[in-house]
Amino acid sequence: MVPFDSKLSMVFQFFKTSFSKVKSALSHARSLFSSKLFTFFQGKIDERTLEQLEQLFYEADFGVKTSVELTAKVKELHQKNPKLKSEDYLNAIKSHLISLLEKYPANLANFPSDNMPLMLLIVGVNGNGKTTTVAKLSYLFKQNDKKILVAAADTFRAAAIDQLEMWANRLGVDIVKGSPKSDPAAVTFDAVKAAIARKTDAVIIDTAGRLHTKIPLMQELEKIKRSCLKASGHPPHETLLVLDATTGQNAIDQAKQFHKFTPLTGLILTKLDGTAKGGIVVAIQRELGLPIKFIGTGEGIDDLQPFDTETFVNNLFE
Ligand SMILES: Nc1nc2c(ncn2[C@@H]2O[C@H](COP(=O)(O)OP(=O)(O)O)[C@@H](O)[C@H]2O)c(=O)[nH]1
Ligand SMILES: [Mg+2]
Repeated sequence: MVPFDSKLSMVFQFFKTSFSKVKSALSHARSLFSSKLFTFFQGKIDERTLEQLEQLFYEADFGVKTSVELTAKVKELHQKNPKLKSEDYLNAIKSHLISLLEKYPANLANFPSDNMPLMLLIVGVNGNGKTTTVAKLSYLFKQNDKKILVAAADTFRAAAIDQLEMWANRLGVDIVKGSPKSDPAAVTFDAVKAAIARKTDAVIIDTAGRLHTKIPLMQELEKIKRSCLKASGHPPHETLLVLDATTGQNAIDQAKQFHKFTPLTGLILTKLDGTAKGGIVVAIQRELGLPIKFIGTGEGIDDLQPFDTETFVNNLFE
């Protein structure tokens, strides 16, 4: 087990990953998967049981490609040395997963050096956790002495504006909002202008939930991006898609559609503390070729963790 240390805070500029938060969030995934895997390696390894092993990975949402690879790895190790212990196999699986995930660096874009805030655009379908994540991100930035402003560009429902405003007041961060049904691109423009004038370090833009299948709504996102460009001379530094980890393959389909319409820079995977199966973290990054930058570990304001590969993999198996 690799404890988190200063190396991780470097990887993530200033945000630190909490080992215990990730550990407790993954307790459900771990109890489903890790114990079965452990039992498997206590038994006999042959062609028939290897098929069961592949199925086990598949059921844990790792996806076909990774399930096949991990099984092949176990088979190869067994053929070389039939006397290996379960620990040896588990270590080999962990190393393989770590080497796969290390290809997707999780750090956020750097703070721009000129008079410009870091602009984070938060997108996704309804109920995935966008507004909560904007609040959690604001909290993280604040904890690290960064001045931030949030934009309530989900003008679709009055309740959505109220929800963000409640968080902003509670956290003591600036908010720019429009009236319900006003143009979200206009709210974004005003928010970015305000962030520049107030010299905030970052502006986080909350958007309405949109189905990846509705083209006009996807085009609206492009308009919001152009507002950032018009107001600051730069497009958003990050376009982050919020996905609900408990939806499995559906999350992957959503991400593909969003990415096709509006290029993403990364993903935020919420509700890992729910009934999510841990393998989805691996499948999503591989299928999309995009990094998961944060994971949601609960409903509390401090339940957003920068994604760290080793912390994740170690906690999936302990
Ligand atoms: N358990 C858990 N619930 C979460 C997490 N993130 C968000 N939620 C919950 O998901 C629900 C929808 O969140 P909301 O931010 O309103 O979603 P939005 O429609 O995408 O803005 C709320 O009840 C949140 O508390 C998480 O990481 N874990
Ligand atoms: Mg919302």
